[in-house]
Amino acid sequence: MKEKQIIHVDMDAFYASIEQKDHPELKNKPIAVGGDPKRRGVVCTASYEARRYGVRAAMASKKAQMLCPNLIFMPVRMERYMEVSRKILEIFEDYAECIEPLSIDEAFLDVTGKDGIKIGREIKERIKTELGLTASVGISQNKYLAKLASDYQKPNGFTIITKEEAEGFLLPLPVRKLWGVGPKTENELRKLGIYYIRDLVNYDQNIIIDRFGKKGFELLNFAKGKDDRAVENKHRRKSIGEETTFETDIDDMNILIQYTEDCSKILAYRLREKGLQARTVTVKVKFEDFECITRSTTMPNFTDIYQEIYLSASNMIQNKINMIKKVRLLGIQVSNIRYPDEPVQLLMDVEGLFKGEGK
Ligand code: TTP
Ligand code: CA
Repeated sequence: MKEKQIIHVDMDAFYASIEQKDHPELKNKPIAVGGDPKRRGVVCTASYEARRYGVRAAMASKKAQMLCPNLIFMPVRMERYMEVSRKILEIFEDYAECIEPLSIDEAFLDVTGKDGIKIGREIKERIKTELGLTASVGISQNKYLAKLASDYQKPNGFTIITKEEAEGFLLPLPVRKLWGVGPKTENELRKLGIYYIRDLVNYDQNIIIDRFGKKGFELLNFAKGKDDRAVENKHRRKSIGEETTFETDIDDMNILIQYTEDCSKILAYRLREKGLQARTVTVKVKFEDFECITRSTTMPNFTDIYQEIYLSASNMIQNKINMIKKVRLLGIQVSNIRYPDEPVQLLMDVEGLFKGEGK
């Protein structure tokens, strides 16, 4: 079987970093996002500057303020964080077809068959330049190791765990780093004298399976760096697009129309490949002087047929955009996408996001 390439991206101090980005005066300051200490609020997350004082997520704001008297509290702006989350997913879309968001600020990407390291670096760089935020990126051959890797050098980390390195990486780690081990399981393992992954690997496996059942089996696999869970493609993209910056600016309508036709074919193929259909076609034109124009048409029906996409797009180029200047970039995008199982939009279940044990 071909070796998988999995990337795990986890944003650093997500809500707090967004607040620092949006309010530059908060940069490098200890801040907490959450409820006011006067109103018995709770900390959702804290900037790394605040963590140095021991401020943590889920801590009473009052306690946080005691630990760090200069702590600045910012209210939660969920809408804003969701907006950033969507933008991050749009970056991921440029690199992976198979994306599994785990929460508002982390996701797995299956990039098997591609250059995972290059992709990981590009994603990290784009999150920095386009959104002004830092992410920690982990790359390995399965989900568990990729997540472990992203956590390893947090914040702003970039860690690759190769097949050869996996064992050396795992053995010295405390058992709480195993997927699914929260305080309760950690305690039970301790009773058996198991503190580190090394202890678990060396323990009598039958006893572990007797005691923990199916979970014990899973723990032993994780402890050996084995994890065959697939990245579940849960992300529903809202658009698919193709665009090109031409080598030389173009003023020949035939070339633009030809490019439009080629793009329409590619987009129809990409829709059909995933069993999707779209209703809206958008054309983006950037002229030689960098002026940028977009036009959209919503068709009467959902389609995955290239001629229909092409007809809409070429109609907009010929009749709805004044082509008096040379064209530097042309892009065609389809949106308003219908999924085969008639999607309910993937709403972020904010409460459900943090229930995973052993993070
Ligand atoms: P995390 O990824 O757990 O934490 P983080 O991004 O703030 O910090 P880091 O990953 O660098 O350790 O959670 C993502 C966001 O989810 C976090 O910014 C705020 C929110 N959150 C809560 O609202 N309550 C919580 O108890 C936790 C853990 C997170
Ligand atoms: Ca995070």
